[in-house]
Amino acid sequence: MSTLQDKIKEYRQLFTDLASKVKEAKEAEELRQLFLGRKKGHLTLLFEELKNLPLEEKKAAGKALNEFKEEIQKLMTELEQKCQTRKPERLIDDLTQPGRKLYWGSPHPITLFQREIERIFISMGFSVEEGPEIETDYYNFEALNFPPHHPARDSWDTLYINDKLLLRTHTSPVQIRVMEKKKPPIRIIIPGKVFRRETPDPTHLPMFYQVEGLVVDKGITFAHLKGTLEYFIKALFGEKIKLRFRPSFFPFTEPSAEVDIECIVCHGQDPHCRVCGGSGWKEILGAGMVDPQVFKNVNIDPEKYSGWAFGLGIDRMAMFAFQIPEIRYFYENDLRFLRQFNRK
Ligand code: FA5
Repeated sequence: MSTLQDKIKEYRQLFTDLASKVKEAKEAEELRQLFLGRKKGHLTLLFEELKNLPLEEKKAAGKALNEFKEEIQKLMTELEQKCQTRKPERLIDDLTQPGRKLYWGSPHPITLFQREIERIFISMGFSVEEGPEIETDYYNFEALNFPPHHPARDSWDTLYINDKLLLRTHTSPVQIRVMEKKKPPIRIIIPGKVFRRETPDPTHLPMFYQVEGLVVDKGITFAHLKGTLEYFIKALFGEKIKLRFRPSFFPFTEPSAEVDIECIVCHGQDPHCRVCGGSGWKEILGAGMVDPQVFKNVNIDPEKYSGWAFGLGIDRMAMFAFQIPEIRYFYENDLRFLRQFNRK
C-alpha cells in the first residue's frame, strides 16, 4: 500500500502534467477544483486520510501535506494570472476577419435641407442672421403691426411664458431686430425654430423650422419678390415644379401673398390625399411687401425705401423635397428613417 508521501509525489506529477495543458481561465478553474475543491478535491481527500494515520506518522505527513497544499495554491495563482493576461487566441488567429462596423452619426435631414436653402440664398448675395427663440410680445406682434387684441393674433396660437414673454411663433420678429440695428440696403435670411400650440398632423407640428427672408432698398418691387421666390423654388425642386401665388393677409405686409407648390405626394390625383386634402396644392410660405407702418416702427423712411419679406416652413418644404407623406417622421427619431439621409 502506498504511503501518503507516495501519493503526494504522484499528485505533484499529475498537477504538473495537467497545468502544462491549461490555456484559458476556465480550464484553470477546473484544475483548481480538481485539487483544492472543498468536498472532493485531491488535497481535501488527502487531508481526510491524514486523520486516520498513527500518531508517529501524522506529524511528518501533515507537514509534507501542508507544504504540498501551499505549493499548489502558489502555482494555481500564477497559472490564473497567466490566463488573464493571455489574449484570446481566436482573435489573432485570422487577421483577415473584417473589423466591427462602427455607425457614425450624420446631420439630421432638416439640418441638411436648411443648409441647402441657405446655400441657394447665399449664392444670390443674401447673408444669414439669427434671433432669440424666447421673444417679447413687442417683437413677435406689436412691432409687426399687430396691436393688442387684434384678431389676427389668433392665427398664431401662442405659447406664453408670462405676460411679456412668449415662444416666438414665427421668425418675423428678427426682421424688426435687424432693421433696428442695420439701415438699408438689407438682404438677409433668418433660419430658426418656432413654436405654436398646434395638434400634430401629417403637415403640422407644434415646433418647426422657418426661414425668413427680408430685402429692403430703394426701388424694390413685388416683381423682385416673385422672381427671387420662383428662382429659389426651382433651384430646390427642379425646373418643372408648378407653383402659384395666392392673395393673402399678414398685418406686417401689404399686399400679401401665400405661395403653394403642387402636391408632390398625389399630384392632385387623390381626392382623399392626407397631405393636400385633394386640392393638389400645398402652402409652403407666406410673403408680401413690407408694410409702411413696420418701417416707421424701426425708423426707416417708407417714402424712401421699400422692401419685401417672406417666411417659409423648412419642415413642410423638406417633406415635399424628400417626398415624405408625414411631417412627424422627422421627429420620431427612428434610425431606419434617419439613416436614409446619411450620405457617407
Ligand atoms: C408666418 O409665419 C409669417 N411670419 C410668414 C411671413 C413672413 C409672411 C414674412 C409675410 C412676410 P404662416 O403662419 O403662414 O406665416 O407660416 C409660414 C409657413 O410655415 C407656412 O407656409 C408653412 O410652410 C409653415 N408652417 C406653418 N404652420 C406650420 C406647422 N404647424 N407645422 C409645420 N409648418 C408650418
